[in-house]
Formats: sequence, C-alpha cells, structure tokens
Amino acid sequence: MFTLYEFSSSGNCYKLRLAMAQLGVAFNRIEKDITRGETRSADFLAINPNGRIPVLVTPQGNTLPESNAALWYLARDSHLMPANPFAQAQVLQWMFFEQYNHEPNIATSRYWIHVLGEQEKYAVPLKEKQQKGYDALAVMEQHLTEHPFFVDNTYSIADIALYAYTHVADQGGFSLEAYPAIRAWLERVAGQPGHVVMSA
Ligand SMILES: N[C@@H](CCC(=O)N[C@@H](CS)C(=O)NCC(=O)O)C(=O)O
Repeated sequence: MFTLYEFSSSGNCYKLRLAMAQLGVAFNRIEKDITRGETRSADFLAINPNGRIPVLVTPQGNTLPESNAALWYLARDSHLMPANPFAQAQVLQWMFFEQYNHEPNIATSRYWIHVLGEQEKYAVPLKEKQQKGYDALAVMEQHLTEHPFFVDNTYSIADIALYAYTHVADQGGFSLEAYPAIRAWLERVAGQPGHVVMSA
C-alpha cells in the first residue's frame, strides 16, 4: 500500500489525495504539522532532506517528494495522463507553470493568511505575491476561455495540479470574480468522477 506524509490543509498534498481517489489507489495518511516544524525533525529529514511534505512512499518502500513528481508517477498509464507524447509534455508545461508562477504566489499567500493567520505580518511581501498570483490567474483564464481543460480538452493531472490552490485562492486573498472561465473550469473539475474535497 502507498503511504502519504502530508498536512491536511496543504494543496500540494490534496493533489495526491485527489489523484489517488480518482485512480482507486489505497493509501495510508501520516499527518505532519508544518506549523510546528514537524517536517524539520531528524526523522523526517531522513525521509525528505528538503524538509517538506508531501512525500509519497510506494508499496516497494521508495520515497518520492515533490507533489507533481508524485502525481506523474501515480497517473502514468491511467486516464489522468494523455497517451500522446506531445500532450504529455504539455502536462509537464502546466505543472512547471504551477510550481513557478502559481503555487509560490497563491499558495504562499494562503499559507500566511489562512493557515498562519498572519496577514498583517506579511503585508509587504503579500503585495508582490498578489500581483504575481493574479498574473498567473490571467494566463489560466486566457487558456480556459478556449479550452475546457488544460491539455487535449481532457481532464488530467495538469488540471489536478492547478485546481489544488486555485479553488481555495480566496483563502489567499484572491477574488475570482473577474475570471469566469476559471470559475467554470473549477466546476468542471469538481464534477469529475471520484472527486473528493480538500478537508481543511
Ligand atoms: N514543490 C513542493 C513544495 C512542497 C512544500 O512547499 N510543502 C510545504 C507545505 S505545502 C511544506 O512542507 N512546508 C513546511 C516547511 O517548509 O517546513 C511540492 O510541490 O511538493
């Protein structure tokens, strides 16, 4: 069986819970409270020297940090991964976009505001995060105005990667009011078979 080291309110961890639910993959959950430094203990650093969750442990005992690497591993040869090699590269394109342009801005804002409750403490860096986060949302909106999903007009792990923090962007101080195509896509993603909600 797979094991997922995670923090319940982390969108990066939710990506893997959602994919495993939709793939019918059974897994154990081990909660690590990142607000208490639990991923920085010597025991956890032996599992992931980068000190971060999620970490997926395969049934063979191999450990895989990095949410999008774990998504890729889980989705290979499944309905969540396009078969065409070019479309697979486009899945990677959007997952790199998510990690470079989206997650560092929208997820970090959400962490400071929603998880830590420290909006005032982070007021200055939040301003830059807000601008860059809205830039990422604008790129998504443009794509989704013409496409129902990110790759090949079909739901894939590219959608899962981007859904994780977009659907809770309001908790990071982002309004999706001016992004109708994103809002319609969020509904399409939530309507996929086997969808599970993020718990915290
Ligand atoms: N690029 C990584 C990011 C992982 C990450 O930033 N995890 C955060 C929670 S979402 C974490 O573990 N933070 C705790 C810490 O840095 O001590 C991924 O996609 O998995």
